[in-house]
Amino acid sequence: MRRENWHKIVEAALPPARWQHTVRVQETAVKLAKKIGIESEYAIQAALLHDYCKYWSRKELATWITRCHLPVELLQFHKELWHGPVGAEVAREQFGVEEVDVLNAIRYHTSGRPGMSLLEKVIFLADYIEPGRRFPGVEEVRVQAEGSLDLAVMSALRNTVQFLLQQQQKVYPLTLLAYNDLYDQLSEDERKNCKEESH
Ligand code: DGI
Ligand code: FE
Ligand code: FE
Repeated sequence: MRRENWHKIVEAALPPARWQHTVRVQETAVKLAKKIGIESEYAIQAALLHDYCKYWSRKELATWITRCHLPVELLQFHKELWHGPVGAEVAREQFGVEEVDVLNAIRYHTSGRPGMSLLEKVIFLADYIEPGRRFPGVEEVRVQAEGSLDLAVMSALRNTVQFLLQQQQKVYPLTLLAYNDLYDQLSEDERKNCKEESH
Protein backbone atom coordinates (compact mmCIF):
# COMPACT_ATOMS: atom_id res chain seq x y z
CA MET A 1 0.00 0.00 0.00
CA ARG A 2 1.30 3.45 -0.91
CA ARG A 3 2.33 5.52 2.06
CA GLU A 4 0.15 8.49 0.91
CA ASN A 5 -2.89 6.27 1.51
CA TRP A 6 -2.00 5.18 5.05
CA HIS A 7 -3.52 8.28 6.61
CA LYS A 8 -6.99 7.65 5.20
CA ILE A 9 -6.95 3.93 6.09
CA VAL A 10 -5.77 4.48 9.68
CA GLU A 11 -8.11 7.42 10.29
CA ALA A 12 -11.06 5.34 9.05
CA ALA A 13 -10.10 2.45 11.36
CA LEU A 14 -9.98 4.50 14.57
CA PRO A 15 -12.49 6.47 16.66
CA PRO A 16 -11.79 10.23 16.32
CA ALA A 17 -10.12 10.57 19.75
CA ARG A 18 -7.72 7.71 18.98
CA TRP A 19 -6.91 9.23 15.59
CA GLN A 20 -6.12 12.54 17.31
CA HIS A 21 -3.86 10.62 19.73
CA THR A 22 -2.13 9.04 16.72
CA VAL A 23 -1.53 12.47 15.14
CA ARG A 24 -0.08 13.79 18.42
CA VAL A 25 2.14 10.70 18.80
CA GLN A 26 3.40 11.36 15.27
CA GLU A 27 4.17 15.02 16.00
CA THR A 28 5.86 14.16 19.30
CA ALA A 29 7.85 11.32 17.71
CA VAL A 30 9.09 13.59 14.91
CA LYS A 31 10.26 16.17 17.46
CA LEU A 32 12.10 13.50 19.47
CA ALA A 33 13.60 11.95 16.31
CA LYS A 34 14.91 15.32 15.12
CA LYS A 35 16.32 16.06 18.55
CA ILE A 36 18.36 12.85 18.65
CA GLY A 37 19.19 12.87 14.94
CA ILE A 38 17.37 9.81 13.61
CA GLU A 39 15.32 9.42 10.43
CA SER A 40 11.91 11.05 11.00
CA GLU A 41 10.26 9.16 8.11
CA TYR A 42 10.53 5.93 10.13
CA ALA A 43 9.14 7.66 13.20
CA ILE A 44 6.18 8.90 11.14
CA GLN A 45 5.48 5.42 9.77
CA ALA A 46 5.66 3.70 13.16
CA ALA A 47 3.60 6.41 14.87
CA LEU A 48 0.87 6.29 12.21
CA LEU A 49 0.47 2.52 12.52
CA HIS A 50 1.22 1.95 16.23
CA ASP A 51 -2.43 1.76 17.40
CA TYR A 52 -3.99 0.58 14.13
CA CYS A 53 -5.23 -2.67 15.77
CA LYS A 54 -6.18 -1.11 19.12
CA TYR A 55 -9.91 -1.71 18.66
CA TRP A 56 -9.79 -5.13 17.09
CA SER A 57 -11.77 -7.77 18.95
CA ARG A 58 -10.10 -10.13 21.39
CA LYS A 59 -10.93 -12.96 18.99
CA GLU A 60 -9.39 -11.30 15.94
CA LEU A 61 -6.20 -10.34 17.81
CA ALA A 62 -5.87 -13.86 19.26
CA THR A 63 -6.26 -15.36 15.78
CA TRP A 64 -3.36 -13.24 14.49
CA ILE A 65 -1.23 -14.13 17.54
CA THR A 66 -1.67 -17.81 16.76
CA ARG A 67 -1.41 -17.55 13.00
CA CYS A 68 1.74 -15.40 13.05
CA HIS A 69 3.41 -17.49 15.78
CA LEU A 70 3.63 -14.52 18.09
CA PRO A 71 4.51 -15.37 21.74
CA VAL A 72 1.56 -17.46 22.99
CA GLU A 73 2.09 -16.25 26.56
CA LEU A 74 0.65 -12.93 25.39
CA LEU A 75 -2.73 -14.65 25.64
CA GLN A 76 -2.19 -15.03 29.41
CA PHE A 77 -1.72 -11.27 29.81
CA HIS A 78 -3.84 -8.16 29.40
CA LYS A 79 -5.48 -7.76 25.98
CA GLU A 80 -4.01 -4.21 25.87
CA LEU A 81 -0.64 -5.84 25.16
CA TRP A 82 -1.79 -7.56 21.98
CA HIS A 83 -2.30 -4.66 19.56
CA GLY A 84 1.45 -3.91 19.32
CA PRO A 85 2.72 -7.34 18.21
CA VAL A 86 -0.32 -7.86 15.97
CA GLY A 87 0.07 -4.29 14.64
CA ALA A 88 3.60 -5.13 13.50
CA GLU A 89 2.38 -8.15 11.55
CA VAL A 90 -0.44 -6.14 10.00
CA ALA A 91 2.00 -3.34 9.11
CA ARG A 92 4.08 -5.86 7.20
CA GLU A 93 1.27 -7.79 5.55
CA GLN A 94 -1.25 -5.06 4.79
CA PHE A 95 0.84 -1.88 4.63
CA GLY A 96 3.97 -3.45 3.15
CA VAL A 97 6.37 -2.18 5.84
CA GLU A 98 9.70 -3.99 5.52
CA GLU A 99 11.95 -1.92 7.76
CA VAL A 100 12.53 -4.12 10.82
CA ASP A 101 13.15 -1.15 13.11
CA VAL A 102 9.73 0.31 12.20
CA LEU A 103 8.08 -3.08 12.76
CA ASN A 104 9.77 -3.45 16.15
CA ALA A 105 8.82 0.08 17.19
CA ILE A 106 5.18 -0.90 16.58
CA ARG A 107 5.64 -4.38 18.11
CA TYR A 108 7.13 -3.15 21.40
CA HIS A 109 5.37 0.20 21.79
CA THR A 110 3.25 -1.02 24.74
CA SER A 111 5.55 -3.46 26.53
CA GLY A 112 9.00 -2.09 25.77
CA ARG A 113 11.82 -4.66 25.75
CA PRO A 114 15.48 -4.92 26.73
CA GLY A 115 17.85 -3.45 24.15
CA MET A 116 15.34 -1.07 22.57
CA SER A 117 16.59 0.81 19.50
CA LEU A 118 16.46 4.61 19.38
CA LEU A 119 13.35 4.45 17.17
CA GLU A 120 11.66 2.02 19.59
CA LYS A 121 12.39 4.41 22.47
CA VAL A 122 11.11 7.39 20.48
CA ILE A 123 7.77 5.70 19.72
CA PHE A 124 7.38 4.28 23.23
CA LEU A 125 8.03 7.70 24.74
CA ALA A 126 5.99 9.70 22.23
CA ASP A 127 3.05 7.42 22.99
CA TYR A 128 3.49 8.11 26.71
CA ILE A 129 4.14 11.87 26.69
CA GLU A 130 2.08 13.16 23.74
CA PRO A 131 0.35 16.38 24.90
CA GLY A 132 -3.06 14.71 25.32
CA ARG A 133 -1.79 12.33 28.03
CA ARG A 134 -2.76 13.01 31.63
CA PHE A 135 -1.19 10.12 33.58
CA PRO A 136 0.07 10.88 37.09
CA GLY A 137 3.79 11.62 36.71
CA VAL A 138 3.67 12.31 32.97
CA GLU A 139 4.94 15.88 33.42
CA GLU A 140 8.17 14.62 35.05
CA VAL A 141 8.68 12.22 32.15
CA ARG A 142 8.17 15.10 29.69
CA VAL A 143 10.89 17.08 31.49
CA GLN A 144 13.22 14.07 31.55
CA ALA A 145 12.65 13.50 27.82
CA GLU A 146 14.22 16.92 27.20
CA GLY A 147 17.46 15.62 28.72
CA SER A 148 17.71 11.83 28.43
CA LEU A 149 15.62 9.44 26.37
CA ASP A 150 16.74 6.49 28.53
CA LEU A 151 15.81 8.15 31.79
CA ALA A 152 12.41 9.15 30.42
CA VAL A 153 11.66 5.66 29.07
CA MET A 154 12.74 4.09 32.37
CA SER A 155 10.45 6.42 34.32
CA ALA A 156 7.52 5.72 32.00
CA LEU A 157 8.07 1.97 32.46
CA ARG A 158 8.27 2.40 36.23
CA ASN A 159 5.05 4.45 36.31
CA THR A 160 3.27 1.82 34.22
CA VAL A 161 4.47 -1.04 36.46
CA GLN A 162 3.37 0.92 39.55
CA PHE A 163 0.00 1.60 37.96
CA LEU A 164 -0.52 -2.08 37.09
CA LEU A 165 0.44 -3.21 40.60
CA GLN A 166 -1.91 -0.64 42.14
CA GLN A 167 -4.68 -1.96 39.91
CA GLN A 168 -3.87 -5.49 41.12
CA GLN A 169 -2.99 -6.51 37.57
CA LYS A 170 -0.27 -8.77 36.24
CA VAL A 171 2.88 -7.28 34.71
CA TYR A 172 4.13 -8.68 31.40
CA PRO A 173 7.72 -9.91 31.99
CA LEU A 174 9.10 -7.99 28.99
CA THR A 175 8.07 -4.71 30.64
CA LEU A 176 10.06 -5.58 33.77
CA LEU A 177 13.02 -6.74 31.67
CA ALA A 178 12.90 -3.44 29.76
CA TYR A 179 12.89 -1.51 33.04
CA ASN A 180 15.81 -3.53 34.47
CA ASP A 181 17.79 -3.13 31.25
CA LEU A 182 17.59 0.67 31.36
CA TYR A 183 18.23 0.66 35.10
CA ASP A 184 21.52 -1.16 34.48
CA GLN A 185 22.48 1.13 31.61
CA LEU A 186 21.95 4.37 33.47
CA SER A 187 24.65 5.53 35.84
CA GLU A 188 23.91 5.91 39.54
CA ASP A 189 23.97 9.70 39.14
CA GLU A 190 21.40 9.62 36.36
CA ARG A 191 19.08 7.42 38.39
CA LYS A 192 19.46 9.69 41.42
CA ASN A 193 18.53 12.63 39.23
CA CYS A 194 15.43 10.68 38.26
CA LYS A 195 14.44 10.06 41.89
CA GLU A 196 14.95 13.71 42.81
CA GLU A 197 12.81 14.88 39.90
CA SER A 198 9.96 12.52 40.59
CA HIS A 199 9.63 13.15 44.33
O1 DGI B 1 -2.49 2.08 23.09
P1 DGI B 1 -2.28 3.27 24.00
O2 DGI B 1 -3.46 3.49 24.92
O3 DGI B 1 -1.92 4.51 23.25
O4 DGI B 1 -1.05 2.95 24.96
P2 DGI B 1 -0.25 1.58 25.14
O5 DGI B 1 -0.14 0.84 23.86
O6 DGI B 1 1.02 1.92 25.84
O7 DGI B 1 -1.19 0.72 26.10
C1 DGI B 1 -1.09 1.01 27.46
C2 DGI B 1 -1.99 0.12 28.25
O8 DGI B 1 -1.48 -1.21 28.36
C3 DGI B 1 -2.07 0.67 29.66
O9 DGI B 1 -3.44 0.84 29.97
C4 DGI B 1 -1.46 -0.38 30.51
C5 DGI B 1 -1.72 -1.63 29.68
N1 DGI B 1 -0.90 -2.77 30.10
C6 DGI B 1 -1.43 -3.91 30.59
N2 DGI B 1 -0.47 -4.75 30.95
C7 DGI B 1 0.71 -4.17 30.67
C8 DGI B 1 0.44 -2.91 30.10
N3 DGI B 1 1.45 -2.08 29.70
C9 DGI B 1 2.71 -2.51 29.86
N4 DGI B 1 3.73 -1.72 29.46
N5 DGI B 1 3.03 -3.73 30.43
C10 DGI B 1 2.07 -4.59 30.87
O10 DGI B 1 2.36 -5.66 31.41
FE1 FE C 1 -0.92 1.33 21.90
FE1 FE D 1 -0.89 4.86 21.43
